[in-house]
Amino acid sequence: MKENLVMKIFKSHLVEGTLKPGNDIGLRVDETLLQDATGTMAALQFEAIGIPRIKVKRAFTFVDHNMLQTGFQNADDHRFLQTFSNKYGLYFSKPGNGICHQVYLERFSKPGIVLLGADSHTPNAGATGMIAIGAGGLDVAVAMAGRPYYTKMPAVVHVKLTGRLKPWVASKDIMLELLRRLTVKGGVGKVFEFGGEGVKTLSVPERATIANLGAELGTTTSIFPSDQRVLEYFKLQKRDKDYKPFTADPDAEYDEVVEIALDKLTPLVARPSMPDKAVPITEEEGKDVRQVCIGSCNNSSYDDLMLVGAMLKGKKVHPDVSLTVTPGSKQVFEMVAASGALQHMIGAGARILEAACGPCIGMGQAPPSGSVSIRTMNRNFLGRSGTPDDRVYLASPYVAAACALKGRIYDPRRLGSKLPVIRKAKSFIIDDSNIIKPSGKPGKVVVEKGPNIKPLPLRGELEDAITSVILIKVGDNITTDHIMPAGARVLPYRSNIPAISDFVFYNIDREFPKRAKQSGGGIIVGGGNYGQGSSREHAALAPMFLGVKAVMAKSYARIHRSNLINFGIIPLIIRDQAAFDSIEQGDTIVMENIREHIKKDDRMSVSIKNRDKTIEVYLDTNARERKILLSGGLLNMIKQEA
Ligand code: MIC
Ligand code: SF4
Repeated sequence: MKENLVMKIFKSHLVEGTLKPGNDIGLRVDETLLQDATGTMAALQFEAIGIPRIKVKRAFTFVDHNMLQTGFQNADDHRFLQTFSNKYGLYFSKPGNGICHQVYLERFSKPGIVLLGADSHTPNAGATGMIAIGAGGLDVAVAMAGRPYYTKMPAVVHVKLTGRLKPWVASKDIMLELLRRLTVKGGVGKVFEFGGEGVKTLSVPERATIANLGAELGTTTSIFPSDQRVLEYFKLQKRDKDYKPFTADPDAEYDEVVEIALDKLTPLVARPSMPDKAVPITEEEGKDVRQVCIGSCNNSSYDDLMLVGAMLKGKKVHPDVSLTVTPGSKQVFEMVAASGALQHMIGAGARILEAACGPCIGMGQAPPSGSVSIRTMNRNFLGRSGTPDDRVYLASPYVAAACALKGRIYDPRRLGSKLPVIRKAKSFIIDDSNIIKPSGKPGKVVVEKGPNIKPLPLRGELEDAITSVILIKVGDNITTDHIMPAGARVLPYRSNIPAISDFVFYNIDREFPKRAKQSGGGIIVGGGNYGQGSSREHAALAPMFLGVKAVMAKSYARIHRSNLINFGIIPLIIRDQAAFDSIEQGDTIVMENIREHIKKDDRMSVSIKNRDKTIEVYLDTNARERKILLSGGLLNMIKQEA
C-alpha cells in the first residue's frame, strides 16, 4: 500500500493497537516538551511516579508563559523547573530564550520523530516532518517516565495545496480559510497532512504557522513533508545533520482530501471572538483599531519580524494605536537587532516586548475596553487578552502592520504593488547558552520548591453512586480558557490548585467556585466540543478539587476529554437534544451502580430527582480509560500498578 507520511511515522512508533481511524493506539514517544504554565504540575506528577531519571531520548522544559514577576510565585516556579530539569535529565530553556514552539523548531525539531508536549500548539514542529502532539501535563509526565502515549488513531486528511500565494497574502490566510470552511470542530479526530505542489512554495516558518493553527481546528496534529525547504532551514540553523528527506509515497492513500488553491486566497481576518469566524478583510475594513500585537508562537519568526520591520521602515505608527512586537526567540531577537529591522520598528513607535508568549496569554497588554485589537496570534477567545469585552481579530503580519500604520482595519493590498524588501539571512546566529543541560550528578541536585508550590491533589476512589447538583450549564465550543482562565492574575497559581480553583469559570460565572464548595461538588453540563483550545489540565484538575464528579456534554475536545479521565472526572455524553434541553442548572442528578456501568461501558440512565424523570447518557471509553476512571485517576492507577 502507498503510505502517507503520518502512517509511516505512526507505524514506526506503534506499540499497541492497529492503525485504523478511530482505533485505540499506543505510540512510543521520542521527546517531550514542557512549558512553565503546564510544566510545574507535570513535574510534580513525574516526581509522584517515583523514578530517578526521564526515560525518553530527550526532554525539554521552557520558561515562556509566566514571565511577569510581580511577586515571588513565578520566579519560584522558574527555579523549581530549573532544579527539577537538572535533576531528572531535562534540558532547561531559561526565561528570555523564547517561546517553546519557536525554540524547539529552531534548535531541536527532527523529521520522523514523535514529540509529546504539554501545550496544544506542540504541532508547530510538524513543519519539519515530525509528529508533534499536544497533551495534558500528566500524559506528558507519564511519557517522560517511558510509557507510551495513548490516543485514537486519527483519520489522515490530505490538504492539497496548489499554486502560489499572491502578494500581501500570507500562510496565516491558508489556515484562516480552512477555519472558515471547517470550523473549530473540523479537525477533531484527524491529522492534516499538507502536500501538493504549493507546499514547495512555503518556507519552514510559513509551514509552522500553518501546523500551529491546526490546533484551532481541533486536529490531533498537522504535518509537512521533510523536503528541500526543511534542509534549507536546517542549514541556516547549522543543523544539516538533523535533516533527512521524508515524504509520503507517490499516490499515497488518504482518508479525506481537502484542496486549497493558494492563488485564489485573499487576506482574511478572524472576527471576535473565535478563530473560525474568518472573513475576507474587505468585510471589516475601516473599523477603528486601538491596539496591534505582533508575536506569539504563530507569527514571531525572523521572517515575520523582518517583514514587519520592512513595512514600518521610515513610517510612524498611527497616533491612536499601541503596537507591540514580541520576538519568538532570543535568536529572532538578536537577528532582527543585527539586521536593523528592530530599529525600524522602534523608530516607528513600536513597543518591543521580551521573547515570550506575552500578550497572547494575557501577560500584560490588555487592550482598552471594547476596542479592536489586531493580533497575529492563534486564539481570540473572549477575555483571553485580559479585557472582558475585548474585540480581538486574528490576522497575518501584513494585515497587522498595515492596521498599525493606518489606525483602522486596512487591506494591505491597498499599499500597492511595491512589496516590502526583506533581506534574507545567509546564516542564523547560533547561541544555545540559554539552554541548560541536565546535571551529570543528579544525586547532588536539590529540587527547590517555593511556598506557592502546593502538593498535588488526588481524587479518592470512584464512588458507586453519586447524587449531585448541576452547577452550571454552558453551550457549544466552550474553551479551556472559559473553564480555567489564564492571564497575569491567574497564571501565578498554576502550581497552587487550591488558589487557582477560585477562578474556575471566572469569566462566565464568578459564583461557580463558591457554589461548588457549598454543594460539596457537583456536575457540569456542556454542549458540543466541550473543552477545546488549550491543553491546560487545570481545567480538569481545579474542578476536580472543587468536587466535580462528572461532566455531561454533547461531545468533547480530545485533550480535555483525556484530562478529565486522567483526574477521575467521568466524561458522559448526552446524545439526545431533547434530553440536553430538559436539564438545567440546579437540577439534582442521581447516578447509581456507576462502577458496574463503567466496567461495561454501557448506557447509563441517570435520574433527575427534582423533575422525576430520567435521561440516557453514554460513556464511549476504551479499556484503559475505564481502568483509569475506576482507579480514580491516572496517577492512582500507576501507583496501584506499581
Ligand atoms: C495557550 O495558548 O492557551 C497555552 C497557554 O499555551 C496553553 C497551555 C497553558 O494553558 O498553559 C495551550 O495552548 O495548551
Ligand atoms: Fe504561548 Fe500563545 Fe503560543 Fe500558547 S499560543 S504557547 S500562550 S504564544
